[in-house]
Amino acid sequence: MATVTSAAVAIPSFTGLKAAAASSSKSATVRVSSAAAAPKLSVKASLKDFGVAVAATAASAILATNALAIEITLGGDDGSLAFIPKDFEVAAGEKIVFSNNAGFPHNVVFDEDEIPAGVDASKISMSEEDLLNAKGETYAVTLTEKGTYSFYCSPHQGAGMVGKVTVK
Ligand SMILES: [Cu+2]
Repeated sequence: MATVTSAAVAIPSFTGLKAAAASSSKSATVRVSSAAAAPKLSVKASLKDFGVAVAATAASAILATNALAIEITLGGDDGSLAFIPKDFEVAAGEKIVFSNNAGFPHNVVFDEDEIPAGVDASKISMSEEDLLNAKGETYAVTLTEKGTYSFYCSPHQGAGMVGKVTVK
């Protein structure tokens, strides 16, 4: 795993890979356990190897296709105070990584009045006082409830730094 992290793979994608390995393992586990009484220890070991292989070979592929994570840029290179893109869709359970770029400090706060009923805004938001102060800092959140969520950056809400995500 150490070789993967040192190979210019950003932290969000690395955690995405872990999820990839985990979900692959899950389906593999089902197959193995339904096939026969394979010793549990050897199954675990082979799955671990499989995960490493996935991580080593598929890093760029996963990043390129955004199969398991979507990255939203905070602040445009042109100085715009915006989420880029500001309106997007994800699958339920897909990781959303907000990546600090320019014009910071920024944060990500979900509007409690504009999220699906039953979702606790405080559990998916950064706190109003919590700020991303350096380029490359990230905030990641995973939304599992389908629906439309509005969010904003509290320092720049007045300047129009707002966004919307639809979870399908
Ligand atoms: Cu901002």
